[in-house]
Amino acid sequence: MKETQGVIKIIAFTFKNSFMKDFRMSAIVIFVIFAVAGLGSCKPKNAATAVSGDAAQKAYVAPGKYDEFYNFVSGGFSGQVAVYGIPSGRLLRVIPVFAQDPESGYGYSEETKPMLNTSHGYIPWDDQHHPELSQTNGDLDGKWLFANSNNTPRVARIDLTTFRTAEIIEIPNSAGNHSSPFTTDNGEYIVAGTRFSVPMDNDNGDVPINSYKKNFKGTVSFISVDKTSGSMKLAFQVLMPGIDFDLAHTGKGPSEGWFFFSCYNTEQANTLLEVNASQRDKDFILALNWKMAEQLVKEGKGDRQNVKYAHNVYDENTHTATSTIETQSVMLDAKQFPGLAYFIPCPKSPHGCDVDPTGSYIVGSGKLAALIPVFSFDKLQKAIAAKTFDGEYAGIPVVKYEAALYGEVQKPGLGPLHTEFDGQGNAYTSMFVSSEIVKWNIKDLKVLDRAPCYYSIGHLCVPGGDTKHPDAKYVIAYNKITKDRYLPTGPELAQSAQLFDISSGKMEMILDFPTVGEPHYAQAIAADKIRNSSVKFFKIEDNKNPFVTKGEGQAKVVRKGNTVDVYMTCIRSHFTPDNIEGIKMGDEVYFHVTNIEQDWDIPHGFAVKGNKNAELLVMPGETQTLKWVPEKVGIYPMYCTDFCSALHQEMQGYVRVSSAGSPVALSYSTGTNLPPADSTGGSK
Ligand code: RUQ
Ligand code: CUA
Repeated sequence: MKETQGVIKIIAFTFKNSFMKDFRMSAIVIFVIFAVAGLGSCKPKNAATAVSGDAAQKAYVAPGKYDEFYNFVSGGFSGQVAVYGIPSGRLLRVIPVFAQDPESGYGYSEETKPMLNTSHGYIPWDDQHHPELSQTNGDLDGKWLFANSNNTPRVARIDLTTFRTAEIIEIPNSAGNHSSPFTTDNGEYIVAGTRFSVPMDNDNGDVPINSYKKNFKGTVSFISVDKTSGSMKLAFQVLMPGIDFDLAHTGKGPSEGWFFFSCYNTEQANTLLEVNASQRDKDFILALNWKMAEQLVKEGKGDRQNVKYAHNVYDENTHTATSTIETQSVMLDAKQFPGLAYFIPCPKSPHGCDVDPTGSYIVGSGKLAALIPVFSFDKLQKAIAAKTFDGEYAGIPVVKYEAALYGEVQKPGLGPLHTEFDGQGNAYTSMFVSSEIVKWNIKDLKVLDRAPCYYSIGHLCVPGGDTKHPDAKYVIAYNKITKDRYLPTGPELAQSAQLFDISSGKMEMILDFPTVGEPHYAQAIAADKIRNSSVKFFKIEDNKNPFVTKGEGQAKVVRKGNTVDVYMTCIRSHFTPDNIEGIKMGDEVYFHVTNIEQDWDIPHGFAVKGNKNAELLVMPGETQTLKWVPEKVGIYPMYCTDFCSALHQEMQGYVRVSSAGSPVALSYSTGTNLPPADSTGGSK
């Protein structure tokens, strides 16, 4: 009885909090959940909330020692990706992707501003949910990390030699790019499924919202990735009925060439979805034959459309981003090509859609379901061949549930969301409502172990957990609610992850670590696959930035009308030039700062009083540009923001700004006190 009360308390607590999150549920569903909880079937055993000292030893990485894994964790509404060491949980880096970052100047410097350009103009923020490591032959290759943005649909590619965002492509005909950026198992494509259905870009969008069923459509897009350069291109889009695409995973092995997407709102509701999109007993998993789609496009099929989307590329030769508005897309209408797409019924608003390492099983996680359906790719193919259909939905065949079903995990817990795998025949599913990770066996579908999470787990991650060969030493939980786990910090508490050792076959919690932003999906990779290819500095002789200054002797200040370009160098511990006079009111000044150091871990920063962007943080060998428009006559100090040497505090200088008509000539110097004091005098 006490146990049951405990469960109800957790559920009530979770439910209350879930109202603030995106998992709202109807009263009926809650009733069902309470009924299930009443059976006492899901009470996590061994629910001690603190970890013993012995377990903590396993997360201990001694000072001076490296972590075994890099863990790339979504930053949610921070728009960034954070990188932690596992098992220590130490924060190694925050990579700015879809958000301006004052720490690095990303999105503020002239060179990086184009990265955040879109067809809607400059957008300095987004909601980043799912990082995805690149794969070759179904395994992590350590080259790139892809990241989706959820609000203004975009996919980014991060270069793992620099841990910087190298490319961002916008997705046309999409809204809420949630079902993204999952890779095909050999890295040919990254997918992007629309969360919101909307009128297509070239249709008249000025329609009543309640004409949803008639005018709103969904799409799933395929972005090709060049194997060598990583360069992304919108290869094709598939037009789908107006439903919501949630998550996705690639087929592999026997299911290679297929992609699976979870879908909800098959009710096609456009208001109060928490009730109206929970009406049908089953929504769908979309099985899409992307090899066939690729072939169709090669044959010239599909509708060539004129659309508008931004494609932004950061070039490490010039250390500069360019943004191009692209105009071409190819749209294949799924219902016109038999064999391209099938729907598999999946209980109650599926969220996660995960494929096991063998590629034989597809796991759907119905957020509101009290079981986990596991589909068999083999059975799916047989059902398709025998046309064992349950009619069609908007022109797309619906395979009979039982015909594709391998089996169901019974009473796994409440609110299944996401599943990762250990490569030893087991699956780990996160349970949002009952706040636990549940381990189960894929063959016999029996629950093997459960571990409580604090609290309300969303995603989880096993290193390589969605590849052919997971590195199953740990599972990491990313929680939605933190409550009492850390020292209080006002109304907002730290976001939180929890690390479990799974090497013994049992899940053992060994660490809590706070995260930056709200963590959604995360992936982890053995550190050895990345760390040796890390760039240590950029070669100054290879710097092709048009405003580079390769040595102090080349430093200069050049006026062209009202534009003043300052070609400046920095090295421990001074700028050249560090005295500049002759700037006038009405001038636009561009400080092009080149860091001429050729050594690892020696960035210099740059800021000037009154600058309205952020500092520059310039890596060795790199050039970055700060735009500055002074608002008043006077003397403006500038300085290095990054403590670079014993004389870092001396790394400073002055800019003199005179009135618009002033006779003060342009001059600049370091160490020579130019111009001579008597030649200019005061400015009055
Ligand atoms: S989603 S839990 Cu993008 Cu599962 Cu966050
Ligand atoms: Cu350069 Cu501090």
